[in-house]
Amino acid sequence: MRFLFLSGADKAPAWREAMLAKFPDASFDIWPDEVTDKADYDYAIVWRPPVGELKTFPNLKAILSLGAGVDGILVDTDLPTQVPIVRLVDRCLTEGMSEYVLYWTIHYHRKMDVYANWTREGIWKQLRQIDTRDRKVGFLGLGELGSDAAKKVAALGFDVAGWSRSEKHIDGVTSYYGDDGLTPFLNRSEILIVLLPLTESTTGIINAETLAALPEDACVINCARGAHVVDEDLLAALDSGHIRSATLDVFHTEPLPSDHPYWTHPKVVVSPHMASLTVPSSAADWMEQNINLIEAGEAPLNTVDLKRGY
Ligand code: NDP
Ligand code: OXD
Repeated sequence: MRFLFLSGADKAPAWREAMLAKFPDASFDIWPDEVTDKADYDYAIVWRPPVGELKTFPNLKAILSLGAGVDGILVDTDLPTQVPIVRLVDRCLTEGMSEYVLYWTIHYHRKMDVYANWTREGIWKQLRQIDTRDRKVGFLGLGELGSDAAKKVAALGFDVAGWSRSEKHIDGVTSYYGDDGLTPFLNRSEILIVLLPLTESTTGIINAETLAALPEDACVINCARGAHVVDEDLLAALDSGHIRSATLDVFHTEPLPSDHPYWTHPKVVVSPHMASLTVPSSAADWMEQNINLIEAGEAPLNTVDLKRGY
């Protein structure tokens, strides 16, 4: 078995070790330097591969994404047809995302953003504490990541809802779905968490109109993709005071350019696309499970639906 690794070379050693621990007889070649005969490769392990490259490998059995989001693969409109694309679903990735969401949800619920500013100004003042059961938290996206985080936030007593394409039945989480569900969902979301895939229909979903539909003083946590947000609209909503604060992990351009207004905005926290990072030793279990299915002639799990775009 032959693996092709198409991602940042810095990530390659950990992945090589993790994959060869699962498949000791396989070879693991890093693109482009170690690639020999392109017809020899069975599985491509990828993160944002160069457009047009994957189709030059004629015998791939699957494209295994190193990320949960596959927008960086689907930008390639010339992908090899009939080769399944497998999204990453992994315990560590899911738990890491839920930790990030819990951290910032509690931060905004307890108004730590306000207290942090007051620390710098030497202000000693207590704000009214809101009953956790009255705090309305909303998840845009209730998939692998959103549903785990929503359940964990709900377990702390928050009033949690989520919005997805299809209706969900998750204990403690009110389900809104479809186009009609979006505005009522936004109207009640005091802390909004974005965990949608980036597709044609979700690009720019955080815009002047949807931000205006959030309650006054709402906070936004975007841990999905930067292009979900119309930056000028978010900055305007923060400046007007309608939105209290935002934590942003993902951006239109990454790394975030040094002159971007987010870096210095007093109501914005920037994190460097680290809401949840893939841990190769754990994620290799998922790769192994899917490769074993394919080698046994069965369909892999969590393949991308090209029509839906996720
Ligand atoms: P899933 O595919 O499991 O879940 C996607 C969710 O979004 C589903 O609930 C889906 O609805 C919903 N959705 C998709 N399109 C629409 C739409 N048009 N209208 C309403 N709901 C929609 O993805 P994951 O939870 O695994 O990951 C979510 C995203 O998180 C990834 O795509 C990636 O961009 C981002 N991510 C960011 C990381 C970071 O470190 N910042 C790390 C990992 C992922 P339905 O259930 O009905 O299909
Ligand atoms: C992912 C990511 O999609 O890291 O997994 O953003």
